[in-house]
Amino acid sequence: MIFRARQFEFVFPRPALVMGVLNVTPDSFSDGGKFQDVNAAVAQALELAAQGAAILDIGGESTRPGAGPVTEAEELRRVLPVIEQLADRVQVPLSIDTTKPAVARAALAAGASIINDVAAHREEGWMWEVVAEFKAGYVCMHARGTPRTMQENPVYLDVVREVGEFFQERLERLNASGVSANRIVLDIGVGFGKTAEHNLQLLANLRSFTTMARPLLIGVSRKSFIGKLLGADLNERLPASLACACLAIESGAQIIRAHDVAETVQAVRMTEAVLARNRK
Ligand code: 7PM
Repeated sequence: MIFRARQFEFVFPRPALVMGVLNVTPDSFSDGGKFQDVNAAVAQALELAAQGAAILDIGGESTRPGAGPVTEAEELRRVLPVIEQLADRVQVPLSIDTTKPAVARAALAAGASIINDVAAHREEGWMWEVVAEFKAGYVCMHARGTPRTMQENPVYLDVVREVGEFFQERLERLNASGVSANRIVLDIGVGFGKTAEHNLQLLANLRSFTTMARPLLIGVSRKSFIGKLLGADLNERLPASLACACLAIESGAQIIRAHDVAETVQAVRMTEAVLARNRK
């Protein structure tokens, strides 16, 4: 299975990719405000790459529950300087975490290679035309509602089945928009319009999505469902985040989105080493 993103190509099976998170926003979920300064953000990105991040995910708009929208101009002001400086300083692909096609286009022109699109209910095809035009990688993530509304009582008949149906429908639309399948990564969207129970059901049944023959990306790092389940504060969620990452690898996920890159790389590599000796 191949994942292509502009000049980058990843052939699976291979060691899982850890996607390091760089939020350049004042109110981001777990590290808001620390990296608003461009130099600080670039330094953090270089550190994440040094820790083993195979992709750097740069986000200029917080998508934590309840977050308000950010204007296109403000989002561009935050992310472009960081992408421009990083593009020729790191050898790993840069991902732009955005829902705005204009931000995605500018980020790709500045050197990003992957669009991490957290807006699942996209009607117009412009974002996908940008992806096709730049031959960018595209993370197709399931979500219900918007960051402002998504956690207000999300209800599913069968969350696993419905997310699977979403992926099928999106793969068809992406194909119709000229985005070739080998540029697409699928993501269940942990925390995006799901209760803690929904998140657990999706994580427990991740293997059912591997039939779509596309790399699966999982983002559980420090998320609030861990806090809800275990009473863990924001900076006490690393063990549970790592547990979910290792289980996701065992279930067939290929990309793990994480804030704590060094710890996640170590946990994922150990998981892979053990699984490689499985005799089934
Ligand atoms: C709720 C709390 C929602 C925290 C989102 C967050 C993902 C992402 C984020 C993910 C992909 C945060 C995250 N999560 N992109 N962006 N998958 N593809 O860490 O799970 O703030 S934002």
